[in-house]
Amino acid sequence: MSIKILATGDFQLDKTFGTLGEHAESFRKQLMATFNHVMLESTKGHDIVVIAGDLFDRMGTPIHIIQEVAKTLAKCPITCVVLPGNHDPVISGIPKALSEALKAKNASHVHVALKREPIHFEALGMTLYPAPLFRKDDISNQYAWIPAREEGDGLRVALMHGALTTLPNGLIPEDVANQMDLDLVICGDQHGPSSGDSEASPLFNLETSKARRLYYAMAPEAQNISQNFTGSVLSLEVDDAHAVMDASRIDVGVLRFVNGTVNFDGENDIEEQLSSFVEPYNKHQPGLVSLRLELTGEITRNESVALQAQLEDLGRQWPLLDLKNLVAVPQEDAELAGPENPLQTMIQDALHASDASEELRAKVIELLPIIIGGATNAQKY
Ligand SMILES: [Mn+2]
Repeated sequence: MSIKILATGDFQLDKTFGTLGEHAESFRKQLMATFNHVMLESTKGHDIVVIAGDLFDRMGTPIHIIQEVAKTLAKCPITCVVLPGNHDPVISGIPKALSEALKAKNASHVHVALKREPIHFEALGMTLYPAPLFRKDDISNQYAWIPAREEGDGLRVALMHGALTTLPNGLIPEDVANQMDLDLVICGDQHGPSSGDSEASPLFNLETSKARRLYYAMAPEAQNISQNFTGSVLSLEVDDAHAVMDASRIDVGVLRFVNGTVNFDGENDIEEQLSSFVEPYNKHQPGLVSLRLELTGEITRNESVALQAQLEDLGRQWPLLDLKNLVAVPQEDAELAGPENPLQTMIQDALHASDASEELRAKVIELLPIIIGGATNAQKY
């Protein structure tokens, strides 16, 4: 009989999303909605779900949020294990409060790991080794306590929260599965690949994970502008010989944080380039996509007028658009002068005839439209 494990974590429920202003509340609500979806829908077809830390966002999580979470967990159709992470460590009191709330609901299929001790699931033929974090900055060894293999352990799975030793401040050795004779290690804390491509990341690539028998669950929702990925959960199927037969990431994320650049120096049309930039997010709800877009390159004045119109459209379509416009629009003498603007022609002619310095000449040309605009207005009124 194979065992199907759903691995998730890092929900950071009730995160404030402070930088999103009036949009923050819809992001918070979506985070909770995604949690409900994962626990009640994604769990289908699995034997056990593990939450690898940071289910909650902060030490001061309000009790009503903990109660709401307990209500959902109690409805989870399969066995569930919750691991306290650095955002919701044991000392915060959150794990204890959650455990009490679950007890009150007779939800004995949900285990909150308050201690580092094995949990044996006889029906599944599996022993889980959860390593809760006790404090926010808990740097204790999360695996040395795991006992040697004994007959009857069945599948040995460790559950941890932290970075690999290959990363700065990382505490989990890449070969911890070999060191502790574990069949599988499931980790949380590392949310996802900032590039958006999990297979290109040594941390999240599924072949690499299989080789070290250590998988990062990935966050079900991206949570800030440096997380350019779609949130997912990890579905693992382990065979009788304790080998992972199948590992797949299932996209569940609705929130998107996009941080990109469009450069207009190439041949492509401005409108085309902007629409191909937002194209991947057209299926998302615009109010749940935070877009930071930097524009670069050099365009003509005519193109600049067209660009302004395009950007206004884009802003209407994407309420969370944060633009950084670095586009250069060189001003040519020929563009400034025109038969329809005799005053401008006159000033430019005088400027050419004078022995003004290059610097002064450039400054006057730059200010000319403003000078002329002022003069025109003065004539009108
Ligand atoms: Mn964490």
